[in-house]
Amino acid sequence: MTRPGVLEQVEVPVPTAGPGEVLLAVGAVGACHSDLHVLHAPPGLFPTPMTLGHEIAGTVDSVGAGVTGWSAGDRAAVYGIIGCGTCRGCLRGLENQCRRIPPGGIGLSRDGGLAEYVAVPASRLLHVGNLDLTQAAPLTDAGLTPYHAVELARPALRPGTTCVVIGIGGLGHMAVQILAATTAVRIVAVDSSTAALDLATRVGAHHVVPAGPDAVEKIRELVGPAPDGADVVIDCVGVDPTLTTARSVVATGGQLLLVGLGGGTLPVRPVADEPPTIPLETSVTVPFWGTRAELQEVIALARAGLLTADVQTFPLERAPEAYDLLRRGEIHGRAVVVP
Ligand code: FEH
Ligand code: ZN
Ligand code: ZN
Repeated sequence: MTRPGVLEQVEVPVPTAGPGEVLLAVGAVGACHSDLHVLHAPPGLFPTPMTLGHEIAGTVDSVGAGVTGWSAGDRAAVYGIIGCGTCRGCLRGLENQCRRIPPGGIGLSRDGGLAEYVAVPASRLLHVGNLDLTQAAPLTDAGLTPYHAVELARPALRPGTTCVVIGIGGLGHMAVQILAATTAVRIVAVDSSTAALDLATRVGAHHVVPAGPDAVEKIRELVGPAPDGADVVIDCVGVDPTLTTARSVVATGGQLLLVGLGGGTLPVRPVADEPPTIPLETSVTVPFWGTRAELQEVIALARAGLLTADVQTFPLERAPEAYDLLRRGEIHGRAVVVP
């Protein structure tokens, strides 16, 4: 991001690892929708020029002064958030609740991974063993974000309950796998694309429903009529139509997790002269990314063969094309840039 709104490839010096830092040769970096939010954010919110890319895995090239536990050749995933370390969120170990504005992070407040090399604090690294780096990179965001959402909803995800996942894209297809691997819930996947619904079935969804005017009816055939319904709904898109579907199928006492940052509106009118827009006792959560501890668990799932990203790779020079396809909704699974 050479200046607000401008994404272009430029030559920059290879960074050096400062004290407490590690220089990674980037193996893979995911192209995330949020990079588009960062790119088009109000000028001044994020520093420019800045290399984007906050979903990174690579091989240690060299380490800075004071770094222990890492050596050249080690393979690592990067926890992208850099919390301030002193606010109430950070003090509780919840760096995804850091009060710092803008959020501190790799590819957010300092150069990220859309490059051959990136320097990161050693504290951001987690070992990935012999995991393919194009698999390890998506774990750090497309895997971690839905994993954190499932963790927040876990008390409600009891055996035999139903979880609806809306939007089987980069995060949604990982959400389905995480639910299949760590719960005994019935998984219903919703998407407008047949290819995405086929992917959902391949990775563990029990039922698939095409998004559209009769999606609510189709889902209700599975979860029963109001005021019963789905116990948990994870919306990985977050636009008005998907939020409408989500609130129209969630059960009384159910849980809505708004993971997608699509800019949609969720009207909350539980009771009034008008029909309610959301059932009573519904919990609504807006999860953000996840914690380092959770990333460790996501990596363990992947190394156990229980979490595999459906990856479409691009060389660095075609990164702008990957973001254009992402913007047009033409990426199924996760786009990953391999410098
Ligand atoms: C990253 C940076 C800024 C906003 C949102 C995000 C999400 O992609 C993190 O999962
Ligand atoms: Zn992201
Ligand atoms: Zn903080």
